[in-house]
Amino acid sequence: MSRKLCSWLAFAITACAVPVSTPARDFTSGYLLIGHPWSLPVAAGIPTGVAYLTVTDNGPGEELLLGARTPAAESVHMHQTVTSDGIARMRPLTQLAIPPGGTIRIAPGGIHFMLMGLRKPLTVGEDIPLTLLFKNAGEVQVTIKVESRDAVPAAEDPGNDTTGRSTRTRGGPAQRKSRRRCRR
Ligand SMILES: [Cu+2]
Repeated sequence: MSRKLCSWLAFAITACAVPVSTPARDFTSGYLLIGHPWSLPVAAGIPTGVAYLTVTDNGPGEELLLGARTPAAESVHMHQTVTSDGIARMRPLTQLAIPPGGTIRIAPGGIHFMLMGLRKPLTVGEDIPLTLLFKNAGEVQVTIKVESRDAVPAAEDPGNDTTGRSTRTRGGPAQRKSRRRCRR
């Protein structure tokens, strides 16, 4: 076989081995199911982004999510948006408990990952590696897909999020502004 054909074949095999991305991907690691990790696009010059996903614990005991990291940002913080006195604020979380058989939803308007110190803009369609750190399971690697705001399912639209319902129904302009800042 010629060297040229060999290299072409190697390329073709490599190209075929690349998984075809789908709109929503789930990742399984042992008893943990990480559902649909996704993010929103961030323009150049904006230092923070967000990431959302769900974690299901199919194991026999409680699991604790301790944090995350990504090469796309200097650090990843867990935040919870809480509304008090009509103003939505972000509260840092050091850990998140997932009960056995339960699912936690890290979603717009509620708990979210903030990507602090983004190293570059995030563009629609882009895949970003994310490492989740669990107390018992250790590190779990997933991939975040940057989705357009239009592609966000109705259930995950910040305006429809159940955890943000009180903000949605009672919120004035100040709240909405605060939430918007939180998401970016
Ligand atoms: Cu935040």
